[in-house]
Amino acid sequence: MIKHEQGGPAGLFLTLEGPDGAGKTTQARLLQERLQALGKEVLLVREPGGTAVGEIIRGLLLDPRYPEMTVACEVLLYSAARAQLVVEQIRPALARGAVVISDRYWDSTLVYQGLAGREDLAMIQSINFWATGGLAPHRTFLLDLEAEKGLLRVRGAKGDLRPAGGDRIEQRELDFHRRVRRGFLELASWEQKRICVIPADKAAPLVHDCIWEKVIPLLQ
Ligand code: T5A
Repeated sequence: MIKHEQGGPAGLFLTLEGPDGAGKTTQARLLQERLQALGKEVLLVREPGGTAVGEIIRGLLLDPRYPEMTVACEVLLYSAARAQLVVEQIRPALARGAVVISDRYWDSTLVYQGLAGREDLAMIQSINFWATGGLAPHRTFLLDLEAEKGLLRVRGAKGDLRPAGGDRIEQRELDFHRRVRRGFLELASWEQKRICVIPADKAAPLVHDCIWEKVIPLLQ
């Protein structure tokens, strides 16, 4: 088992994870506002992205013109963006004593490319350890939501309310997202101390209250 360094020297490193549409971005912003209201310095970053290099990698990863991209290629690109983010943004902020909130981190690669994408999990762990210098979050909030509901939220936000499922492609997509949800829950069962499962099927302020309750003791 790889030994991770937790959170860096001084600050607090929090990550939000979960299936597409679980509400990570919404919760990251609410948490940022709440912490800032207490006078904390907060760095909010998203993955993939968060740096000039990382945003270019993000564009490549999410570009529908490259359906031939292999899962191994995805692992390397997500990890490359993460390596840049850790050195350029996360470590300096932690060294200043800031709270860092990352909208996704290495658990997403373990789940999307590993447990759901069926790439070699041990290899993904090693690559991520190397890419980040072993920097683990102090706490991870896993927003748990049924795949169908998450996809419907995202499609609703884009003005397309067709339910997930139906034709072959949509069905395959749904199967993948169901594996993602199960994968995150499996990961949480392996790392119960770090990963808190937060039920995300309720109004955003209520989800925030659940997260906040678990953040307070970390601020002492
Ligand atoms: N990926 C990423 C990998 O495969 N491997 C990796 O290593 C990494 C890092 C990123 C994609 O890359 C994959 C995962 C992703 O597929 P993205 O566009 O950044 O792409 O996608 P997500 O991170 O999944 O972001 P989403 O925007 O899809 O979902 P969020 O952030 O979970 O949800 P949010 O907050 O944007 O909300 C979505 C909609 O739901 C509403 C919001 O208002 C919004 O309209 N909403 C709620 N509605 C009802 N109740 C609530 N509680 C709600 N909370 C939010």
